[in-house]
Amino acid sequence: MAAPGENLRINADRLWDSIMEMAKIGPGVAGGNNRQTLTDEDSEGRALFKEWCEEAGLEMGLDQMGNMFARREGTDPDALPVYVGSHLDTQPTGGKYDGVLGVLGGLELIRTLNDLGIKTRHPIVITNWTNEEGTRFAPAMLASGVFAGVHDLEWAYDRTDAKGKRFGDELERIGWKGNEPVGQRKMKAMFELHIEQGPILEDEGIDIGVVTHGQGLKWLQVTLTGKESHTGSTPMPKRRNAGLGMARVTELVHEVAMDYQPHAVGAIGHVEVYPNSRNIIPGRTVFTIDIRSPDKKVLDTMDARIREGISTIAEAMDISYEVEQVGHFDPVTFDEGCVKTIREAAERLGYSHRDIVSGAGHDACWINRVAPTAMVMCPCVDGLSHNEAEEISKEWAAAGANVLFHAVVETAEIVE
Ligand code: HGY
Ligand code: MN
Ligand code: MN
Repeated sequence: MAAPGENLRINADRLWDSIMEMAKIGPGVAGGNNRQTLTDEDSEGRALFKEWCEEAGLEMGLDQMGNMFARREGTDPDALPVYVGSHLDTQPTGGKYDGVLGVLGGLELIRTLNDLGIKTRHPIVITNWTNEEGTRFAPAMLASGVFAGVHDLEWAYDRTDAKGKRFGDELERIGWKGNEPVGQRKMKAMFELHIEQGPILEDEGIDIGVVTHGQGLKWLQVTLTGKESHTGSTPMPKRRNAGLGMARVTELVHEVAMDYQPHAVGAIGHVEVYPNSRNIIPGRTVFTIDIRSPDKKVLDTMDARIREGISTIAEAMDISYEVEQVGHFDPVTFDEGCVKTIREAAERLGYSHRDIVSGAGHDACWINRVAPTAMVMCPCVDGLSHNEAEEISKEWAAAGANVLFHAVVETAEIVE
């Protein structure tokens, strides 16, 4: 396939302006975003994306999980489309770029092709995957997981948020539930642009991350049940303190992850304490353990050690426990051909680049099961993400979008 000329570049200002426009929807309290999946803000962001896609002459498809597919025709309508995309939903205290850069980077490459009147043989489809974050409805990458055949549609519809609202009902309520069956679309390839969400690229002064692998992840939801009682009058030896149990499990998760440095990670981000009263010993705690490693054996060993540790802690404290796995994917190896296309695009465009393993999970990790897939990363300031202070430079955004543009257009084959 002929590679595009190195002077073919996207319009960095237009991309940046679109990102800032999208950031106005579902603003956070500290300059970032709170546009959680299936909220009214998510719906507003979807509507803006749809409007922009229609302005760019794209035809919008919508499947039963609310995944959006904006299609630019190729000269050969039977040729398998090249997909490009990410997600528009954010964390509750999220940044402006996590996910959004990948969706709007896809839109920008289409806008540039339109400006230049460039045709491709294969159609190109921009995708917004529903509920990548998994923060309101676990697990993460829910809709791309249904698309890849990892999760069943009805199981996904039955996922509930902290207020007991069902995913399927909320998708219906916001009016973004399509009729298209999920997962029937065939792809020539899928590319995702994403901020690194870690410090490596910035620390090394490198423009582009060529993502060769994604680390594996497990989310274990733990419920500890002790006994509510008075914090003042219950003698210490008689307490069955589920809050203390959670603290010990938190320490255990950290220690186990530290045993497998430098790559393994572990933390507890979601915590519910009942009844959460200042003068009642917690009778029940519900919390989610997030452990990750690029090495499947290490991930499974951490899982086993943590489960064993929970049982030891609970027995010693006379509290009962339940552990439910609510999220999981094994380490991912992206498609060598797509990875090479990205690496060569960075080279051709004169960007510094390095191979990198993704610390975060992405929709590309699931789509890699059903189509040749790879990712491009750009640096982010202090490697910070899942924080409203998440920041990137316009230059970094443009570099990532240019590499994405070249990789997608080369794969979609320019028609002279
Ligand atoms: O959890 C993750 O890695 C992703 O940000 N959803
Ligand atoms: Mn993301
Ligand atoms: Mn995220």
